[in-house]
Amino acid sequence: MVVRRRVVRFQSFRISRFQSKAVEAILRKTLETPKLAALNLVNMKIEAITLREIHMPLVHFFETSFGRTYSRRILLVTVHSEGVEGWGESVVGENPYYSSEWIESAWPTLTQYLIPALLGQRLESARQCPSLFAKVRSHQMAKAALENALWEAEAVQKQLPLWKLLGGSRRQIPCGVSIGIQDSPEQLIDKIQTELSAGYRRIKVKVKPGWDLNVLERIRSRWSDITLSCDANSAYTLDQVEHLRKFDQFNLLMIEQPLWNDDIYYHARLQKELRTAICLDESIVGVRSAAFAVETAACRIINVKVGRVGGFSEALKIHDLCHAHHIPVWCGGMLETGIGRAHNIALSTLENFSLPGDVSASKRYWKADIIEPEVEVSGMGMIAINDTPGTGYRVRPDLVEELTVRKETLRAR
Ligand code: OSB
Ligand code: MG
Repeated sequence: MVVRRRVVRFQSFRISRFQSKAVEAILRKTLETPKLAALNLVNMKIEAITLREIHMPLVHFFETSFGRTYSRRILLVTVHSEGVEGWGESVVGENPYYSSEWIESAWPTLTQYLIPALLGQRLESARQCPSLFAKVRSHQMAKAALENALWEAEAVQKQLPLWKLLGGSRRQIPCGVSIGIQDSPEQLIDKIQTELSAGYRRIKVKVKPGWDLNVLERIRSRWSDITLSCDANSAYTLDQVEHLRKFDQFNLLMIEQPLWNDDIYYHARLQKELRTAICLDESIVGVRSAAFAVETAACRIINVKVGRVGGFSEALKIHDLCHAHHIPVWCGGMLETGIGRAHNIALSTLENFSLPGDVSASKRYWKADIIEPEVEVSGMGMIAINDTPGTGYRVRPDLVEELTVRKETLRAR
């Protein structure tokens, strides 16, 4: 009985049982604890961890279907291990709107659970973090800040560029921009012109009911052949399928997260009705949700945000799963400072990050970024990758100190 139901469900998604077995095999493999490479092992004693909140105003407000942000409250983590420092940034927002996590949930989760799980431990690899954090359910953005800081520390200890430690190969990465909802369509057209002139290779615009077909129409009548996509941040429901079908006329690279933030099933239903590729963002919280989405054909593209999925280890699993199934991925952004941005750049060097990411220059967000050099994008819309150990960018401690409004250091006893 159970078996028959499974077969019927797979048929309704036009996925053979054979394909589904392949997905299961990959999932099983990626869920196994990775064997540590015998070479170049380090032994990092976690001596202390510092948390801070810094405040940084954005150069221009950023508006999505769930609201407008003028200034960011950013949570930074520093791991101290035997003379080496690793920095991490949590992508939690100021409000629990993009995700249920926000800065005021991440802070106590870190100080009361995640940091105590690490202090005093001797780690051979940052890849051990997920198992040390496993008892804490969800809280991916809090976990990622800490795990990623450890990857950075590990790269510095091994004197390796972080992108190599992650297994990347690209020597430059293609960049796109995400442009928020503006006060007027004219203002949006001006912004797109600025970004195209700067060289960006893909324009993504935020959409919501009332700011969608009208703006896409204006953009396409001005630029018929630019690579264009849109992101709804869950602004629609399945009742609006006739409306969403009209997006097909604009030859979009993708429509990102049209439906509910926690949904995969109804996206699969919607994808069958649209010619435009659906890309999932909010719904993909780990490798299992990615496998579910691939298996049910709920999307043809996946946006990987290392913070949303709990850290580099999980992001790498999603990359590998998608690669094996010919689903291209790209690196999303969360209005990060240079610390999170540098980590996004390193991740984007992996082979299946084949579409331009929302990884753009520091100056699009900040008057002064907290790293040096700042992230720069060439006139061809590319970021060059260098061979410096660690991220290739230095944190500016004086500027970080100046911007800090709250700070707490926990030490191993
Ligand atoms: O959905 O990708 C999103 C920013 C905040 C929350 C959600 C999203 C975004 C962006 C910004 O699109 C991307 C960037 O950092 O430029
Ligand atoms: Mg998105």
